[in-house]
Amino acid sequence: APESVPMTKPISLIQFLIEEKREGHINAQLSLLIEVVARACKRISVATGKGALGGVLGNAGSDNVQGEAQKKLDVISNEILLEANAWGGHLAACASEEMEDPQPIPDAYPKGNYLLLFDPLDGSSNIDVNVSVGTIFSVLRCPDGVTEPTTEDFLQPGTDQAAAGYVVYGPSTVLVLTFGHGVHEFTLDREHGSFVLTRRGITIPDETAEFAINMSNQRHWEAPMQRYIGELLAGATGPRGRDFNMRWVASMVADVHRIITRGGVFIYPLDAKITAKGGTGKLRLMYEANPMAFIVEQAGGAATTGREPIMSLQPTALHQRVPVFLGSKHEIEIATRYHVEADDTR
Ligand code: P6P
Repeated sequence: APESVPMTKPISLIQFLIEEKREGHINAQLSLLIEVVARACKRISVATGKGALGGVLGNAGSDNVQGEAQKKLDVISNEILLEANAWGGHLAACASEEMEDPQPIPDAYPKGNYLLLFDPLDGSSNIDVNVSVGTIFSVLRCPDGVTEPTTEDFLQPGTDQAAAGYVVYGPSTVLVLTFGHGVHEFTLDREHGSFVLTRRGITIPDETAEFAINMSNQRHWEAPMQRYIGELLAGATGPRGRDFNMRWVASMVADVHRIITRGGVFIYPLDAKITAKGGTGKLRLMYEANPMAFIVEQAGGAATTGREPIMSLQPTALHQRVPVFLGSKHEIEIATRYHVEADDTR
C-alpha cells in the first residue's frame, strides 16, 4: 500500500497570521490590516468574476490621476479597498493609483500605525478580454507621533516596508504575501470563503529560460537593453548558448506570479518613448515596483531599476514611475551589469 500521506489540516490565512504574531513577525494591528485587505480582495474577486453579467466591464468614463481612462472595475475595486480600510481596519491612511493624494484615516476611528498603498486593479486593460488582473499592496509604518499622515510620510524606501502582497484574479484567486520572513501563497476556497495556505516559503530559481517584456518597444530601448534581450533572442546560436522562451501577459501581477511559481524575469525598461515625454519609467514605484521587489527578493530573486536595487530608492513623489527588472537573480544580475557597464563607459 502506498505510504499514507500525513493529513495536514489546511491552514487558513487567519491561522497563519496567528502563527506570525506568535513568532513575533507581526503585531495585532498589522495582522488586522492584512485581514481587512484580504477580505476586500475577496469582494474584488467576486466583482471581477461576474464579468459582463455584473455590468462592470468597460470604461468608467473618468480618468485616474495618471490621466489614464479608468475601467468601471478600477473604480469599484478602489472603493472596496477604501471602504474596507475605513470600516474594518481604520489602521492606515491609504494611497492608491486611483487617487491624487492619500486618503486620511476617518477622524472617528483610532489612529493606526500603518500606511497602506495599493494598485486596486493592476492590468485592468485586460478585464474586458477576460485575462487575469490583480491587486498589489504595500504596507509602510506610520512615522512615530504622526496622527495625520501626509504624502511626505508615505515617501519611504521599499526597504522600510512592513508587508507587501498581491492577489491575482485568475482561474483561481491567489494571495501572495510577505512580512520579510519568506513568501507564502494562499488560495481562495470559494466554498468556505477563506484563503488557505497552499505554499509556504516560496523560492525563485536563480536560473531561468523565460523572459517577460513588451517586445514592441524594442526599437526604443537603450543599448544595454538591446544587448541583453538580443542575447536571449539569439538563444543557442548566441553567447548564452541556450534557447529562451518569452511570455507577456501585460498584467504585472500575472507575470510576476508566473515568476514566483516557476522562475523567469520581468522587465519594463526605460525607453525613448518614455524619456521623450520626460518620464522616468512605466510602472509606479510605491505600489507596483516596491511591493513586487520586496516579494521577489524575499523569494531569493533580485529587483533593480537596471542600475540599482528598486527598494533602495528614496521616493520623491507618490506616483513616481521607475524601470523594473525583477526575477531570477542570475539573469537580473547580467541585465543590470550591462547597464552599469554602459554607464561607466559614457
Ligand atoms: P504595456 C498594466 O497597465 C501595467 O501597469 C502592468 O500591469 C503591465 O505589466 C504593464 O502595464 C503593461 O504595459 O505597455 O505592455 O501595455
